[in-house]
Amino acid sequence: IAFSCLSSLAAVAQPKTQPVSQPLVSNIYTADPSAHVFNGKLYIYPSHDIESGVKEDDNGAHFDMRDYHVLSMDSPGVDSPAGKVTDHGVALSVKDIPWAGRQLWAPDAAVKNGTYYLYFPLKDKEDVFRIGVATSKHPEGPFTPEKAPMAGTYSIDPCVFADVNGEYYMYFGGIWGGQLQRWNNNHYTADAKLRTPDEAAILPRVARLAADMKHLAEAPREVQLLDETGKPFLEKDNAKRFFEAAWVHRYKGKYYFSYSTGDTHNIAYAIGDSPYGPFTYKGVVLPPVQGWTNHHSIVEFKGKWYLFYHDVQLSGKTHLRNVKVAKLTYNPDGTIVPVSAYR
Ligand code: FUB
Repeated sequence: IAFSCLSSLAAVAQPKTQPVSQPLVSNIYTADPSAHVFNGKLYIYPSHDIESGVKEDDNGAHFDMRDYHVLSMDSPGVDSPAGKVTDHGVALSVKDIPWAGRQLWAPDAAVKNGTYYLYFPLKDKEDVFRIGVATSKHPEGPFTPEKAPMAGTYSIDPCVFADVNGEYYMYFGGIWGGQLQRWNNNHYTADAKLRTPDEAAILPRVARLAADMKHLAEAPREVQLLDETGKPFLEKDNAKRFFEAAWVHRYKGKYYFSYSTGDTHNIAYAIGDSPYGPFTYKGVVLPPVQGWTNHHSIVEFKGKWYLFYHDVQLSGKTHLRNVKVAKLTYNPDGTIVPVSAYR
């Protein structure tokens, strides 16, 4: 009996808790890494987490970030030798943004004609999330913000995707603290409720950018996300429906829309034939990591693909995160091999 007890104990799967990769930097807390290759180098545009003392609530008030730092590296550090990571210091501070209320959340960046654009979500003075833009002649900044948020933008987590034809598209949105549930047909209702389980899931938004990269060229539209049978998700499909953290990349002529499922903590992805979608659900890229949030980017560097993500290895606290990188591979049919963040 004793023997069989022991052997059945041994057979119980132990939780995987040993990280397969280490934080890219440990001098500051960083999260939501948007990675890009500019001038042959990897630049990472993360949130800069701090302990500001603001009390935790369901809207994420404790994610009270006040500036951005840009990181860069000559190689991703998952190969040997590990790449050195440079923290370029403060690239943009909330005190320099004229329309600022509070909370600088997950940013993204793009380059066009030698100018670098930093896109960032921030609550305005009415406590409504908008998306701002700031420019620099250098990928690492410092960035100079526009005087007002981008007209027609709302909610959080901008992702700017540069298509092969020279057009740029901005994806954005996040539910709960990200306020996307307050926006219907691009109109705002302050006291709008989250949807009930049998209602259609709230969808992320996309708009093409104008030639000046500082305006939307069109009204934001919903990004259609479909399940494997071609049906839109319901709110109760929360292991697969969109929550926040949109990212778009292109692989072998297809568009990959990846995102966080939020309260179920997956990074999931869907594939489509156009930057506007529709995108059909294909699976999970990254299962839940330590900490409540899961937020990532996917980038090709020197012919190999990488997943940037975060967890809370350094602090153990959900609002004090650290960015990491892992290799990403595809199956021959173009589906993504899920990344294991722990062993
Ligand atoms: O960093 C603040 C918020 O947490 C981001 O905007 C979300 O995507 C989540 O990672």
